[in-house]
Amino acid sequence: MKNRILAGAALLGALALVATGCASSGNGAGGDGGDELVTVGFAQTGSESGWRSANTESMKEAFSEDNGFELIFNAADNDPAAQIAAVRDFISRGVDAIVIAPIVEDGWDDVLQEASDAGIPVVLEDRTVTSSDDLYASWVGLDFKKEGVTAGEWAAENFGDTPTKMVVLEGTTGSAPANDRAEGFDEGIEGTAIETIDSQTGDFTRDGGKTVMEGFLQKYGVDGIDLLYAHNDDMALGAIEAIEAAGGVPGEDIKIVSIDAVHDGMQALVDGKINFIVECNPLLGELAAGLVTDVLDGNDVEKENYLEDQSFTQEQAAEVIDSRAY
Ligand code: GYE
Repeated sequence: MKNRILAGAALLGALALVATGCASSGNGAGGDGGDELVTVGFAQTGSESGWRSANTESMKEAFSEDNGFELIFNAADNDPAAQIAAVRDFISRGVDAIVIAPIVEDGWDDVLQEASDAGIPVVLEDRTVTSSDDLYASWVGLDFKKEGVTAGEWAAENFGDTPTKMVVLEGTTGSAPANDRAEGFDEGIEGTAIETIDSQTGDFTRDGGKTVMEGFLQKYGVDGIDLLYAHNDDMALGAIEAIEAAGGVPGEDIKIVSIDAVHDGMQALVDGKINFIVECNPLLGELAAGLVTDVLDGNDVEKENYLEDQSFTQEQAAEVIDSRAY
């Protein structure tokens, strides 16, 4: 089997496996105090969004000294060249393993080959790369295309036959979630009367979403836009500020669908300012740490490990918002 889907009981099982894997670890990642710490270099994208903060926290918790790791953390501020330089630095320091959340999909062949030549295993978390999967040990994350399809299907159900003018706030250009969420959404709205009148990157940030939305509003006016698809909640939250500043009512004059389901996004959904959110779970730390431990122990691991996502209407968000972990 090339991949597995981690959901519900399966996910609990996987976490249990992670725990057992740690306890019996022969490489020191067991937290039993006596062994040396396993050194892991983690190349994070940056700190662009609420999703990213939750992901970083989850990774730092899982790769803690208590769990037998020494984590060398780097956040590249969304700069692909800086991220590759960070990975090269991990290689020259001779870390035991490298974890990467790749900012963009392309451009990884050389540095992944260098890690492989140095005998340092690489685990990818969150975003994917276009390099051959021989160049890394494993990946854990979410199905971004499916998230886009789910968002698109919601739009199709709610606007399908009505001529609808849509603007899109894209994630970071060249990133796996921006590429896949665009492709999935287009698939979801195929055959409908929804027309994309403009689409630009807001770089997954609140400021980016606000600035690009201000431009859209200047060009088309509140009345010229019916629907906004934002590739993440933070850009939707920035756009909400822009719509309100232009005298519009977000969630009514302009309907909004976004992806992530981080706390502030869910609050805006409950408040009626966003209309639908597709979840993207950022809590990947334990699974990534389990994969690193397994790989270093020489255990077989799946190449692709998917977590399941849910989605929320305004009513569903109101029911769950207080019990969410991020
Ligand atoms: O949706 C966005 C973040 O790669 C899935 O990156 C992640 C995306 C997430 O900045 O908020």
